Amino acid sequence: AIANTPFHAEKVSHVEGDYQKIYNAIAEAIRDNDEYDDYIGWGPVLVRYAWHSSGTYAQASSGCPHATGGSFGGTIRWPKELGDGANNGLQNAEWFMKKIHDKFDWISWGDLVTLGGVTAIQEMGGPKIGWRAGRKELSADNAMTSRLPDASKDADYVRHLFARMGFEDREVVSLIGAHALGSCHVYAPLLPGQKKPIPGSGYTNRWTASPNYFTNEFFKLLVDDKSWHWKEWDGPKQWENKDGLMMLPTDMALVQDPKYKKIVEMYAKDQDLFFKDFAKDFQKLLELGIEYPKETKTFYFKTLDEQNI
Ligand code: ZEM
Repeated sequence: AIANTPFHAEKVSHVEGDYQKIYNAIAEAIRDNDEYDDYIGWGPVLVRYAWHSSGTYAQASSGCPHATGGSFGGTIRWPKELGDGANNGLQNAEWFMKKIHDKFDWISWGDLVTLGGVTAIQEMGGPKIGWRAGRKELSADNAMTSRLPDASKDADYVRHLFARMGFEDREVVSLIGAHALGSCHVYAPLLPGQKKPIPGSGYTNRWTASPNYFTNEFFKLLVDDKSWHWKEWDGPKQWENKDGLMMLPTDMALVQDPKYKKIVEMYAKDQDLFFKDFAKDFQKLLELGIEYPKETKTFYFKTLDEQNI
């Protein structure tokens, strides 16, 4: 039998309130360190960290009888996986999360990294994301490299790569809508006390004018902005508009491909629909490869605002 959920989550003894405490610790650390990355803050890099921990997933195929990768084992913390070129800059997210783990050492790294992504999306004004606990540590032997997308490619490549994870067009487009957040870095932002910068992706600039607020702006810019042109610089090929915002080649592929474009237009017109789809698709991403015991509860955490914290 094909096993696309090779990882069995454990039955957790902690209750929702215990995880809400960790949510709050992450959310407060984001709020109280708002100067990071030119005042974009820590939210976007935590979303990327959760996505890269999950996006190594590969379904079972003819060559491989069971699925591999994904967030389950928290393997992104192993040097082999964190050192994958695609993860450049995520050393900062790990540094941030280690301090949270020091306070709550009972949570598995896979649960912590994915909870970080959920917290960041919600605190930046995004939708509520359902989240389930029970990931367990896997050894460094399970570290995965060379599975994350290359931004220089086209729509066919993107479709094929996300099919490996079991995502169809509409899910791919909604997930990449996370590029409303954050920015690209030639060098990762310096940490406190750090002197020598470490490399980022090599791309530069933000996608939107509100990089720490979750919106459907990414789609609106793809549809409405008529000023996109190739950026003139010595770095990797990327798009630029009149306001200095950016798009990766794989982002622009979403309006070059007619099937993707229809979905981009739909999300550009309807932010509620985007939020609804993204919440579902991001939870699916964070749970790729995991089978949960039947009784596992899905948690929906309160934002700091909702708790008046
Ligand atoms: Zn990203 N992403 N991504 N992405 N991403 C970057 C940054 C961020 C691709 C990609 O190459 C890059 C998804 C899909 C894809 C975020 C979330 C999600 C950067 C810049 C690159 C180059 C990194 C840097 O220099 O710091 C490609 C090719 C993708 C698919 C085709 C999906 C799916 C995401 C979440 C659901 C986020 C939030 C960032 C911003 C990080 C930051 O530090 O600001």
